[in-house]
Amino acid sequence: MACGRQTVMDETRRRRPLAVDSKAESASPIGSEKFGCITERGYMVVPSGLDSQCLCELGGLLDTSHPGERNLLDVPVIRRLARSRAIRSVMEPVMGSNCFAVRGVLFNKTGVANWKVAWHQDCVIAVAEPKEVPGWGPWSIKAGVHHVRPNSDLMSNMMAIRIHVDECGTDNGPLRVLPGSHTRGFLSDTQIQDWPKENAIACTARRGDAVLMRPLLLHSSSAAKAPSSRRIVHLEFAAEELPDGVRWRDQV
Ligand SMILES: O=C(O)CCC(=O)C(=O)O
Repeated sequence: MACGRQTVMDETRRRRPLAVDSKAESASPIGSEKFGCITERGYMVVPSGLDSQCLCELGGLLDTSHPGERNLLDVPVIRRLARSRAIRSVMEPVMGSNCFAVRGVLFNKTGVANWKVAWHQDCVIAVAEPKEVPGWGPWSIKAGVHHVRPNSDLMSNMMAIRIHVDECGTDNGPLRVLPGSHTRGFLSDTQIQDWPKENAIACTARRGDAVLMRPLLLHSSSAAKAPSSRRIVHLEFAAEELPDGVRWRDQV
């Protein structure tokens, strides 16, 4: 997962109230047909349910020139976003009403930070402190937070929602995904390299759309051909406690 410096907003902007709850639409965009699609294909582009005012407010908090930030759930407005009716009404039909956000990252591509990402799966979770769990590892520290690769069942049950604060067209380095590649657990480097790429889908999105994605879905993105701000608030959700006394770093 590519990411940049640590500070995207000053403290005043971080604490500014966001109209996200009062303005959210309540109807879920996920019907049973779409749910089936997520199960089979591992991703889906849906309206986030955030209206223009919420998007403007959210956009006002996120620096357009900043390439990224980890630990986004430390930011109060992002925590409120994760709990908002709009986001819950997308996540609950897929993850169940007990689901919670466990990690947040801002991804952006700009003229000065126009990065690309090779095909990969998201294989790690952020935890409060390291503890030995049979079969888990390796451990790492990213932006001061302990991360670990758990068992693949745990990763398979998780779901990310990528909220597009800006429009993202084909020239703006959209996420590319390989439908169905989330169903085989952790893939080796050779399996990733050999996976046929001709059916790759570019997840272009309008401002306010959300891409739902299983973390184990193979994904990549190229550098933007015509870079302009492409801010995405990426939130990962889980619905289970961790074993052997390990605790999620965030549970929002
Ligand atoms: O936003 C992107 O283009 C790539 C994101 C990514 O690599 C990730 O979610 O792991």
